Parts: sequence; structure tokens; C-alpha cells
Amino acid sequence: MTYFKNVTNIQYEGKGSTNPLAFKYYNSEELVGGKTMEEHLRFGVSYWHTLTGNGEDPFGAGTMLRSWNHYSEMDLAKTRVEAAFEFFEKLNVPFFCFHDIDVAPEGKSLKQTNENLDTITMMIKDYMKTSKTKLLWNTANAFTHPRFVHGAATSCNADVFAYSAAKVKKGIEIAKELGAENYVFWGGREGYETLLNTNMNLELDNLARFYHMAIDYAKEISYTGQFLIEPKPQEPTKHQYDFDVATALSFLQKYDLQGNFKFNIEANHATLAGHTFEHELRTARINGMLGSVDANQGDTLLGWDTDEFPTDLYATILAMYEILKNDGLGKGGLNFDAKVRRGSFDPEDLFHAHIAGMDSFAIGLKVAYRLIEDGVFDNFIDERYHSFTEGIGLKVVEGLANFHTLEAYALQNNPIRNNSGRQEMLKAKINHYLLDSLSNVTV
Ligand code: XUL
Ligand code: CO
Repeated sequence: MTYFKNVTNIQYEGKGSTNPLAFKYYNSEELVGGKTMEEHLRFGVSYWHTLTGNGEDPFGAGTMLRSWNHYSEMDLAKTRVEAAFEFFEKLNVPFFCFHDIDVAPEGKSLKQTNENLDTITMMIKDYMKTSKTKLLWNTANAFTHPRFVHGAATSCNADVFAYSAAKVKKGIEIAKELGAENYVFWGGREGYETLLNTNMNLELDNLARFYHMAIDYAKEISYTGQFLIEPKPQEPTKHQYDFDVATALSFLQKYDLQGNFKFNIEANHATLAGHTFEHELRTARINGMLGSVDANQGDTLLGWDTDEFPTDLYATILAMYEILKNDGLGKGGLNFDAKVRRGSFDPEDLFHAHIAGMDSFAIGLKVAYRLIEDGVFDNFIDERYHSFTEGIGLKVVEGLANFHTLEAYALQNNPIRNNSGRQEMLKAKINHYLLDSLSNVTV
């Protein structure tokens, strides 16, 4: 059975191609600084948006035309696995990601849900034997079902805490079974609506207890994938506990969890937190915590998580800049946590969307690589902080200054001179590298 019959394998045809179903910039085998683009970018497909999502929104029903729409329950789940691997192969994508309920329907009991998951896990495992596509990460959906109305690991109801633990236990087992490189914790409803009914202290302590139990269980079954926390500031709750990287990092530090986690940073979550994507990546990177990326983009005119495919080249350049400076993502990758718009309902749109995202990140990679090679920002930044490499600045850095010596220095140092930050000049450099490096220069 063929599920995407109008699409053949997507090839790299180069920037001269007019074929919309071809890569113009993403050439999986092309070397950039000694590594192939595929190795640098480690793209992943999100099962929930691409195979499971049907285009429903709060105002209307699903719109997606999919050749598996007429199936239900386990038949639907099995058909989706077949369609998924056809999609992965045609896109030539190295990774995919899923939540438990994206791949298998919930049963009438937890036991039955687990049996459904076992059946689908074995089917996926079978496909993975002959497919190049590996599992970047899986996770447990502990936010959709009404039982999670008050949260999961931060619920006021201990029965829900226990149920959530059982779900994550199963998730870690699946991660091990399928060789997932990472296991993700996105705090679905881990947050609150109002302090009037919330014991914040207990909820946070419980969340930490939950994470410690997850670490213990992974050790017990020898699952060696990387645990990732995915920050998000609000939505669905008003105050999500993992607001942003800095907030989640201080939580991990307080509860002695930092060494066991890295962050999965989503562009649209960063912008919802009032940060740029690159701010979140940088904050994680300088703390040794940059693990993986949910590659998407928001809409500056809309205040919610629109999960659009990433096409903003400024954002992809600055993101790849951080990723290259991090020496790559290690076990992580660029997972397209992105959905086609409700009006883009044809199966082919799934390919157009991924091609757009993959080409945008390929451009970002090439431009960022050259910006780093040429030291465009590094040289400027070194010069900008030059005062800390000699004289009084060096004393500060070396721990040889105190308020007495600094006051004595300041009293005789008059006037103080500052240099321009040259922000506009630096932005023009990005434009120059973007336009120039794509037309002439090979890296
Ligand atoms: C929600 C979101 C999730 C996580 C995985 O905003 O990003 O899909 O990526 O649970
Ligand atoms: Co995400």
C-alpha cells in the first residue's frame, strides 16, 4: 500500500531547480567543515503533527486529507506506522519523535493501553530494522486525558502522580526497546492557574521526586539515552513551572538534578517566554545544557504556540550559530515540532513543509559556519571586551581586585570612554553573508 502516491523520493536538485518537491539547499551528503549536512542537522519528523494531527482547531473540525482517515483504533495506529515509514523514506530523514498516544490509542485500562503500545512498539521496531530512520526521542503524553486536568507529576491528586509515573516508566522502557537517543519531559500541565488553590512548594518538590524516580528507573533498566526537559512559559496552564531555560535550570540545580538532564529548546516556546530562540539556545549552551531542538517558529502577531515550520532565515542562522558553537547537538537533533496550516490539507503539503524547514536550516548551517570561520562576531566581541584582558579589568577577572582597589582606580580614571556597540553594522554583516555565501562561496 502506498500512502503518498503523488510523491517520489525527494532529491537534492540544487538552487537552480524549479521542482517544488526537491531540496534546493539541503544536500544530506554535502560536507560542511568535515561533517555532512545530515550529521550536522539530524532532522526529525514529529509523529503527532505529521501522522496524527488532523488540522482540528478550537473553532473547527479536522481538515487533513489522509489516506488513513477511514481507519480507527488499532487499525488506524498500524496504518499510520506504515505511512510514517513511507514518509520518512521519501523524505530521507534520519530521525522521528513521538508521544505514546500519537502511536497507539489508549485502551479501557492502563494495562490495555500498555498492550496497545507493546503491539505498535514491536511494529515500529520491525520497520526500523530496514529503515535508516531512528528514534530521536519519545515521551509520554500526560496532558490530554481529563485525568490530567490538574497536572501529572504536579497534580494535587496522588493517584494521578502514580498513573503518570506508570506512563513514564513505560515510556522509558519503549525508549530502551527502540534505541531512542533521548527521552523528553515536556511539562504538559505541570504548572498552575491560580495560587488560591495551589501548594506550589509541594508541587515543585513532587516534580523533583518524579524526576529522581525516572533517573533511578532508567539506571535500573540500563537505558542510557539523554533525558531532556523542554521549557515552555505558558499554555496549557497560565504559569508553567519550566518557564524557560533559566527557570528550569535553577529548578534542576535546587533539586540536585542538573547532571542528569539537558534541554530540548523549542523556538516557539522561546518567543512565548519573551526571548529569542537564540537567547534560549545560548543560555543552555553556556551552561553545558544544550541537548536538542524543537525546530519551528511562532507568529509575532499571535500570542500562542502556532508551531509553524521554520522558514525565517535569520532565526535559522542564529540557531545554527549556537549549535555549531556547541560543537553540535550530540545525541540531540532538529525535530520539526511543526504543523502544516489547517488550509494546507493535501498529503503533499507535509513534504513541502519539511522541505521548506530543511532547506531553511541548511542555509542557516552554511551561513553560520562561515560567520564563525571568519570570526565575524567573535573578533568584534573580543575587541569589545578587551578591557578585561589587561590592567584593572584583568585584575577583576583574576580575582585580584576588590572594592578598595576599584575605588582607587575609579577616582583617578577620568573621563571614562566607551566604544560603539555597532549593532547595525553587525546585522548588515549577516545580510551580506546570507546573500553572498549562498551565491558564490562553497564551504
Ligand atoms: C508542546 C510541545 C510538545 C513537546 C513534546 O508545546 O512542544 O509537543 O514537544 O511533548
Ligand atoms: Co515541542
